[in-house]
Amino acid sequence: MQTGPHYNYYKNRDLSIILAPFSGGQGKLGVEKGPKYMLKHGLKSSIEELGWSTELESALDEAQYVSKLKEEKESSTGGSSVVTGGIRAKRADLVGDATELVYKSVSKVAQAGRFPLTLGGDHSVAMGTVSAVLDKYPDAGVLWIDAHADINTIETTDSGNLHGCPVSFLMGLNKNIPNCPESLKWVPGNLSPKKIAYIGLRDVDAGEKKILKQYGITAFSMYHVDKYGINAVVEMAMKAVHPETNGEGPIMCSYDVDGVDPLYIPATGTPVRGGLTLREGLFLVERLAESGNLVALDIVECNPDLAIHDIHVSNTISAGCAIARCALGETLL
Ligand SMILES: [Mn+2]
Repeated sequence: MQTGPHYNYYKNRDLSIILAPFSGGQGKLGVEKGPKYMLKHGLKSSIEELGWSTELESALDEAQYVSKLKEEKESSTGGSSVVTGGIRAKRADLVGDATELVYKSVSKVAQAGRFPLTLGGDHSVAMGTVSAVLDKYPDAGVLWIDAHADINTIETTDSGNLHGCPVSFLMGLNKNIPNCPESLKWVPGNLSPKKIAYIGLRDVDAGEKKILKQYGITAFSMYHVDKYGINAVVEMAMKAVHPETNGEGPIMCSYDVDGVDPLYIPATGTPVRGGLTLREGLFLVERLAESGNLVALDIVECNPDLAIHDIHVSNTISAGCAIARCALGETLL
């Protein structure tokens, strides 16, 4: 039987919303507007209503970033080349700079004992968030909620979009690849393959499948969600990252909203049908909140510009905000 939430890792209920309006990890403009839209939807006050004292922390300035992106696009020698010395890493300089800024912001927040809630931006920002959380909680496990594994290396990626590569950087898999961009060398790369578990996968590249197998990484695809049910999957994921303590220990959740089916969250850059239902997507974080083990959360890849009509925007943004509230203790009863 459940004993109810004990919130051992966030009992102080001090939180910072870290704004990471960044789109350089992929090619579609608009995802940098995610944080602004979620704030406009009332995210801060709804978190405060749950009993959290909440501050805003700006990891990078949206306007400054967008103008940098334009400059970089216009410059023929910019860092946007697809292939450099046999590797693919688009906008590596931008991604390196932005993710390091995110790292610094999340570090400041986490080291001060506050709960970091980071709003993306594309999923490349997780290079910063996860690295910072591991500094504070070296034994933290990461639950990566996503349709994609985001574990391509700069050798295996077809697109060169770095939002498909953050996990390979977090694990240090690019370190020995010649011509790895200098700008990304700040990533410590100390995430153990034993300390991550995926939930929601359904679009995994052949090269990624190999990496998952090679390192024995725990991954629950939609097949497993259908087979076992979402509660069993969350519990198995928690136990996988904390095997010695039967699932007890600090857990960070990096939540790509494309883990949820595009029927519910349509305005995202790489939607894949056959995903989590909205309830499964919310239950997942309700369950983490109930465990009391959650120490940090990212919500990434909300792109209001990709909505075909206004209902897509409100569905996407309200679901993104609901994920945050459920992770922070909102319950149905
Ligand atoms: Mn992702």
